[in-house]
Amino acid sequence: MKDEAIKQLMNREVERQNRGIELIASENYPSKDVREACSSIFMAKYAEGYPGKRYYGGCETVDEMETLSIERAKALFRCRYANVQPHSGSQANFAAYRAMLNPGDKVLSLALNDGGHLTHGSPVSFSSADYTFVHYDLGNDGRLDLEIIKRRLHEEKPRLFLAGYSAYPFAIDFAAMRKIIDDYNAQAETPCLFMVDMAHIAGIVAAGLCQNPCDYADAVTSTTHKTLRGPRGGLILTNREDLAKKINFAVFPYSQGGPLEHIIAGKAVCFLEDSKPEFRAYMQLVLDNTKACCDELMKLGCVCSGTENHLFLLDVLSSFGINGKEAQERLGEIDITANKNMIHGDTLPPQQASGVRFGFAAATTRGCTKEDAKEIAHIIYDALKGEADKQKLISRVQSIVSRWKNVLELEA
Ligand code: DSN
Repeated sequence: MKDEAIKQLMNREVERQNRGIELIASENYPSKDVREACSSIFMAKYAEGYPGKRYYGGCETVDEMETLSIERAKALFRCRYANVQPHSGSQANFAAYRAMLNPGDKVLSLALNDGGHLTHGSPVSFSSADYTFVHYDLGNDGRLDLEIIKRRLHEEKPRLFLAGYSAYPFAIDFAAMRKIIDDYNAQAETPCLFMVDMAHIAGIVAAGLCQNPCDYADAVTSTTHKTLRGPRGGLILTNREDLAKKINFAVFPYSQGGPLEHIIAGKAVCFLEDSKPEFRAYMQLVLDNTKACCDELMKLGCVCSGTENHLFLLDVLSSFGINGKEAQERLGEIDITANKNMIHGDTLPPQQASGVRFGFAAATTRGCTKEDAKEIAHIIYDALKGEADKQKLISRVQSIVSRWKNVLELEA
């Protein structure tokens, strides 16, 4: 690399990531093979269109590769159709909405502040400008409440019901949601479609450790870089031929131009990696580590959400009398990276928030054990209590990461 400025920044980022404990629930470290595919010569190829129907010559190899990526995605999620071209989860959601809705149509979703996503109808996102979003609440216990969903469905009569979340720590009963929608549709004038944004839990789905939303939803969107541990990108799945055609059109030519074929190659590598027993074992350990850290914090007297997946929320306002922003900064000072997050019924604005979201997908990829996860809980507790010596806390973090693999040395 001759570009000294960029080289230095790259090295600094590698050093930061090796030094720290990454607990942002949406991050992960892809394998060397995924990274190699993503930096391959496929990045130099224009291939607007789809395999066999491109707008450029020289697409023979790219066609074969993208077809392989599609086939692997379909096999991994046991689904009939896959579009691997979305550049991101937001692009995937944009296209899935376009395929299923007309502008202005009503969508019933969980709000961002309750654990949804920007593209699930936040006022600052295209989603709320293009469609009419209304929301369902969580129950008093912070869990999805099927009775509330049923009631809101009948009240609002939406064209689309949206499940799948960015900060929801519990299992989701997609089968029960499908039944509620089917019962509603049996007597509704306009049927309601069912979409799941599984970006956060896609790896858990791939590992077969939770219900597969593809078995129940009309369309499923995802990112490929969170628990799925692939390259940064998006994915759309469906079992419906009519929707598959509309989804393909909505991705290209409607909302995207040339696909990122190098990233599609990285996705193909990740889909194969994720179909192996080793990935299932990894994902089980992610769940175990997340629970171990959450349980330990609760044993120490903290107010936590509990967890049934790869993340949990710590109510730092109730537990330590500080807001999420301050907690995020204190943890950052000792090389633990996490993000402030609204908690159910939050009284603080999003810039402050009362909680912090923690996830163990990235740390587990590097080698985090259950014992490490418990020790991390104690470090978090000591850091947020504000009484421990900062240098000692940094040494405790260093002692853990010294046992882990470096971020550029990860095999599948
Ligand atoms: N920004 C992602 C997250 O952190 O959950 C969602 O896209």
